[in-house]
Amino acid sequence: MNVRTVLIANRGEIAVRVARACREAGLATVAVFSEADRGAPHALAADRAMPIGPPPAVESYLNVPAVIGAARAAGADAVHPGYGFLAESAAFARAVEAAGLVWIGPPADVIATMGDKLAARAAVARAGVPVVPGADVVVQDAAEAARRAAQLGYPVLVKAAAGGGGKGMRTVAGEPELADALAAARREAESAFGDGRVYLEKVVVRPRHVEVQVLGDGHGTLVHLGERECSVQRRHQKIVEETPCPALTPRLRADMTAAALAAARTVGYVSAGTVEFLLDADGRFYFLEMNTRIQVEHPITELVTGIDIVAAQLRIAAGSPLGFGQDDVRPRGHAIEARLYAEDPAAGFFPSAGPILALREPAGPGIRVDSGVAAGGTVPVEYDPLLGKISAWGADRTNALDRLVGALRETAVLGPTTNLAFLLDVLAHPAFRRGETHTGFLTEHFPAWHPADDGLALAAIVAALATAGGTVSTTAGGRTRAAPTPWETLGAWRLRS
Ligand code: MV4
Repeated sequence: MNVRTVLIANRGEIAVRVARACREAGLATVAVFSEADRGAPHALAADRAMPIGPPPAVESYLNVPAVIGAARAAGADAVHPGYGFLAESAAFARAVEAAGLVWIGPPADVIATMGDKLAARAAVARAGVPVVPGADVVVQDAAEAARRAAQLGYPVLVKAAAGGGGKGMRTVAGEPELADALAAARREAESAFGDGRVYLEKVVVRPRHVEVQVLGDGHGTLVHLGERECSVQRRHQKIVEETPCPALTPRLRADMTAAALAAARTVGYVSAGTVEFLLDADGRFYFLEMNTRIQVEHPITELVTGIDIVAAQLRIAAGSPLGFGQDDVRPRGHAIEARLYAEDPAAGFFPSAGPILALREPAGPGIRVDSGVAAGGTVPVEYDPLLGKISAWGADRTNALDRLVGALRETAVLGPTTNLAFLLDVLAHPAFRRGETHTGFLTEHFPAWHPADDGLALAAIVAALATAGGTVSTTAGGRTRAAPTPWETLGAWRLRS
């Protein structure tokens, strides 16, 4: 299939990332933008940009006819979905192909199989991949659920068959809670996915989240690019990821990557994908789900392998062979990513939308920045408030960590509240420095985080700046702080009365 022009059906940093890969491959690019994203960096990163509707995502980035209409109108011949929005919609993949366009992703049927947890568990279990013990049937009533839960042994998890990302999921400690948890999970799954089917799994206690990156082409080549440790999450949102996983022995890595390849091969996986596992304290791992898209955290894998995963997606979609095999994948060193969000970690991670008055991005040896915002722009309230990702490569974990901390100290955002100081505190935590992460890490170590510096005074200054045209004085200097404020890091941006 001849691909010349790619429509990027996304926004923010991933749309910028995909546009760069296209440009490098000699492909023309078409961005789409909602009314909230006029002039946004992702729209400027493409050769041309098409409006697709009002700010709410359902009317723009999730609007299949609008996105396909833009592709047609711009003469695009392929669609890259990025992550989120329509990336894991089998219906969208089918609509793209029905419009005569190349889908830059896995086959629609594979997306559908992996999107149904019961179907995914059945498929990978048949291929010999360990899955969490569970009752792999749709729960019909509370009495049946009680019988099955008793067989599994409490605690159990009620999970949505259509789920992912923790929606429609409930932990049940014992039978008295079961009926209510079932009803709640069903209700949540029905409203989130239009599919209320739920089933039961045994709870894996304090697991790590470890995932394996795979790449398959349409010619029978399937490779893995190693694993990523993504345990540092809050409300099912990752904030720090690293590779390699500090907890894996060579033996465990060999077993887990083999399992990932078996899972991908059994469904005929093509394109980039990620097989997620839970790893328990005893070194046992279980298939959790497969993400049939490029992932937010793909840069750390690119840093250690030197392989451009998005470029590979483009080649594979065009029908080319991957061009390398497993023996050519030789990871080197260590990489860690921190996600910079416009949100307030001291207020339940509440999103902080609004204008970005000033922005300083880090640079230096081993530093990679994937950002989707610019000074003078705004963070719309309608979308995920990810500003960008800062990743560091180092010869070893300590070197990567030191570089990442240095890069975050160089970073400054004036305008929205960000999680920058929180990220620095996470990276400085002794348990993190020892590599002792698990999915309860933030709940355990940061139950009620507050910035070490005077956040309220800073907020007042930022608010004043936004309304007073930049003539604000501050007496913020003098004290030592655990985390840098923009006044300390912005240098020439410092304001005087
Ligand atoms: C689990 C689990 C423990 N045991 N399943 C959370 C999101 C969804 N993708 C699956 N999730 C979990 N499933 C069993 N049987 C713990 C989690 C979980 C989790 C998983 C990965 C990363 C972060 C997490 C945070 C809380 C719970």
